[in-house]
Amino acid sequence: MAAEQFKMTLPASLKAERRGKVAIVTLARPQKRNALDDATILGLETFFTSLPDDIAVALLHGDGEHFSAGLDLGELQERDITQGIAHSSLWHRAFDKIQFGKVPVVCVLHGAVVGGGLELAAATHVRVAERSTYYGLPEGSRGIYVGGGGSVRLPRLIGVARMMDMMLTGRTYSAEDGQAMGLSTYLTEPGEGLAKGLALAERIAGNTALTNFAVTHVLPRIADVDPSSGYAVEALMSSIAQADAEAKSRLADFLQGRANKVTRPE
Ligand code: 1HE
Repeated sequence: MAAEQFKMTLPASLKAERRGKVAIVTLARPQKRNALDDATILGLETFFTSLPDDIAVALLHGDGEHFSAGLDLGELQERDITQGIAHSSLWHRAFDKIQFGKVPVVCVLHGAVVGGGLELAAATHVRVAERSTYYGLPEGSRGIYVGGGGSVRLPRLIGVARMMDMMLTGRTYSAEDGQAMGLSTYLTEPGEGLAKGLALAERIAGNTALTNFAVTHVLPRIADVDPSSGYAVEALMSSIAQADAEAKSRLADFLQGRANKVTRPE
């Protein structure tokens, strides 16, 4: 199906639309609980690599009762080791285009966020969870292993011990637990996640492109390197950011009383 507003060809399992500077992509296979087949993974890669330059933020969410049931188990045919590596690498490539793509990505979660669905959510930058959300890694009990970057991204969010527990014992976490652990950073009532996600996306779209690049591309790289390299990269990034003409104009706005003050949390 062509996403008319974007001039890109996506599979039927994905819908795309734009609202101003925000590109919205919807997992649209609710009859299979938004299970992620190869076509959907390739479609996500297409979406995140083909965004027009005037898009500033993307928002990912899912149709139906659940965000995603993870890997499409119906496609899990006999693969030899080499084919298995290629399949996992496909997910890595596609999700890398989300985490290190052109724009920050807000994700709105509800219902089951399990297996590869949780790996997909972990590749995004800001996660909003409705209270219906629950998280699990059923790979452990299915005799398989995460393959969509979960071993890399999830320990950074919740720690190795919690991920081990989820995989070894099949433990699931509620939306409230996920919020406390850092799987989401916003919690909403059911049905209110999309509005909250869109409001956050608009806010992010108001940042300079340079700031959004620094936060999504440079910050996680700094967090991965030794402190002395991190300080050097941070010094360079902060210097580049403050030299930008838009930064200078925003600082002048504040100093002359034209910019918003920082307010207390709601
Ligand atoms: C699926 C899948 C799927 C549902 N692949 N078809 N993921 C899992 O182990 C999770 C498996 N799914 C579930 O536990 C449940 O389906 C849910 C809790 C997500 C939703 O339950 P429910 O009662 O709303 O739906 P359902 O009746 O279980 O499923 C509806 C249909 O979706 C049904 O098909 P139908 O033709 O009989 O109607 C299900 O078979 C289908 N369906 N989930 C394929 N996952 C890169 S490595 C990542 C590794 C993993 O992600 S492993 C984790 C896989």
